[in-house]
Amino acid sequence: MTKRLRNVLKLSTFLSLWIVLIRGTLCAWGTPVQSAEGYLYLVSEVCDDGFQIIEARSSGELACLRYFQGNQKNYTDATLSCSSFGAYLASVRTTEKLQVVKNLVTDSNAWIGLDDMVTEGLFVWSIDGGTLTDQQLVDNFADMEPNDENGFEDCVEFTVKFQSLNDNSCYRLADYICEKKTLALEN
Ligand SMILES: [Ca+2]
Ligand SMILES: [Ca+2]
Repeated sequence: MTKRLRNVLKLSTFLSLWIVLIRGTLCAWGTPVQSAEGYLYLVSEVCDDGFQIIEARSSGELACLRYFQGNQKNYTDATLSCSSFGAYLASVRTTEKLQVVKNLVTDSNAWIGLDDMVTEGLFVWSIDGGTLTDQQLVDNFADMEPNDENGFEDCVEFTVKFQSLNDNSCYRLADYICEKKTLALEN
């Protein structure tokens, strides 16, 4: 075999491997893909326990979400339910994530993980303890919310009626959305 032919073969093997990898990544999580070197396996279960993967393209955020519908709970019990899956009530910091929630929640309001139970007016994200920024508030809350109506609203829900976030009484019963990190990919 000539040196030139060997180089061409090396290059074509290298390129075909990348094409297979890229195609597999885009289209076929979990499907074994045949390559010149054998089979490559891409693991599909990046979210377990019935959670679904979502990706916010502008921020690159990847998360596993699960919408719990029909077994309504107060905020604390919803938090405990998420915790039993190693998850937290979901964060909704971007308009893209809010759009994901809009698509998931169509019938009844749902708790997300944001509250000002500890210090009135200081809203804290359950998933990492970060605080609500002014921009996040403007982007994702309904007009005039959060309003702490009657001094009794410390927990945040997605409202179907307003298609945005609102603070409400933590004791109300609602559906809820849990979130956890994606699992590490293996091959
Ligand atoms: Ca409040
Ligand atoms: Ca309110």
